[in-house]
Parts: sequence; C-alpha cells; structure tokens
Amino acid sequence: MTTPGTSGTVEAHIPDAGWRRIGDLADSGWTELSPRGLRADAVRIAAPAERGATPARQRGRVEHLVPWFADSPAADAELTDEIDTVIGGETQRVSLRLTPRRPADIRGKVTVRAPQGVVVRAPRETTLPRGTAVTVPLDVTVPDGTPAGTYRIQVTFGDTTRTLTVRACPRTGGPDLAQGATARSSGDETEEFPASAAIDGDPQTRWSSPAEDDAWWQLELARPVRLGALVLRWQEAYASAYSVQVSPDGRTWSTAATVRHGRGGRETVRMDAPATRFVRVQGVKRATRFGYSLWSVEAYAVTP
Ligand SMILES: [Ca+2]
Repeated sequence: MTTPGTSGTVEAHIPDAGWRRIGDLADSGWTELSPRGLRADAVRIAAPAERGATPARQRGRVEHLVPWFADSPAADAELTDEIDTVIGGETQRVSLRLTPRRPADIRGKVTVRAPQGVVVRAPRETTLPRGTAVTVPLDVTVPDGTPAGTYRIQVTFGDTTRTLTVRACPRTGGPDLAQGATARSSGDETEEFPASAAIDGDPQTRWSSPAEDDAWWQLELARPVRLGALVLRWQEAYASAYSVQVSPDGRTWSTAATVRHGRGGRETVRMDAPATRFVRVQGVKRATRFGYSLWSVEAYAVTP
C-alpha cells in the first residue's frame, strides 16, 4: 500500500541472480504482485529518480508491504492443548483457531484422528476468507465405557497438524470430603490466614502462604477414598502452575494431576487417585508476587 500516485518498481532479489523486476506500483495506491515461482530472499521498491529532490521529498510513500509466503503452511493453527472430560459426561467444546497465510480465500477440511473412546465432531468444511482468522468449534465427548486415561487427538487443516490431549476422567459426586478433614500447610503467611480457613465453609476466610513458589496446602481425609476431583477457589494470589499430590499415609506421595496453566478463580482439577488419605496442593509457580491464597478447597470421590 502506498499513498496514491506513488510510482516505482517492485523488485525481488534472487540469490545468485540479483534483482529482478516483478511489477510496477499501481497509481491507485494498492498493488498486488505475484512473483510466481521465484525464490527470493529480499524485496525492494525502486523509485524513479526525481531531479532536484532530496530523498525525503521524493513523491509518494510506501505505507505497508505485506509479504505472502508460498512455501509456508496455508494457515496457522492454534488449538487448546489439553482438556479434562468426564467419562459419560457432557460434550466439551474446544476451539481451533485458523489464520490464513495466502492472498486468497482458503477452503479446506478439518480432519480429526481420535483414538477409540473419544468422539470429536468437526464441521464438514471450513472457509478462511482472505486475511480473516476463523475459529472452528470441535466438540469432544468421552462416552461411557471409555477407560480413564490420557488420549491424544490429531487435528489437521491443510498441511498443519495440532494435538489435543484429552484426559478422560471418572465421574465424581457425593459429599464434599474436605468437610471434616484436617488441613495443614507448609506455612501460613500470618495467624489470620491458617490452612483450616480453606475448609471452614466460610467464603470470607482464606489460607495464605508465605511468598514461596514451593509452598503447599494439604488435606488429611477421615478415611481413604478414590479421589476424583478437587475444586479450588483461589483468591487473586493464585498459582499459575501447581500439582496435586496424593498419599495413602502422608509419607509416600504420587502426582495425581498437574496444572501447567492455572488461571485462578474457581478451578476443578480432575484425577483418579485410589486409596487417597492425604491430598496436597503443591505450588510450582506463583502468579503474583504474593504467596498462594485459597478461599476454599472441596474434594470429591469417584462415583461407583
Ligand atoms: Ca474459607
């Protein structure tokens, strides 16, 4: 794009061959040129010499130069990394965002390769209007009978493939097991913010840790359960990364869930952790300069 009336020649640099003219600027200010098949490593606009004018006073101006690359994928694709889906539960929608990289509309098909046990529905055909990103909805369902576990789904558009990880989690229910449990922590910020404040049923009280990334909060349940989910309600000072550790005895621990991109607020973390008596929210990375802070934690068992 140039200011209307700008004149000049567009040239491409071909390695070992030098500059080659691929066309002239259009008077209108909008020029689109295709150097079909040329493999160039630079583009330039050569303005005609104007007698007596300094470069700054040359007639016209180039506003934007948009290169289109023919040897890159036709579209960029961004896909949700990972979702938790309850077995036999509701369908979940994830988004595939496609950004076209061609100077034309792109029509294509989103193809999905899903292992047995995971059903993914995608639109039959997708059109990306030139220069316009499109969000394609993908509906993911894990039917009853699918074993709990991690499934990888490959989603392809044109020559671009992305992977969605679906964690199939067992259904949970029953009472909140955190009620009647004992809370502990690696440390409390002050006496005003004890570990027990996260299970006291009072939405106004909270646990708060010292400002340490590896701080933790722990629950000792009344008896061992097959733990299926924790529901965390974070204060503004949340963890951007953390894990849920479980233990039958408070001595040997294993990782039941890993949260790499915590978003704070109300978060449900799903797992399938049999014989769990102790459960720990183990901090990895603080989202703020403050310690971690939780208004409440609820714990639910897998339903038979
Ligand atoms: Ca509370």
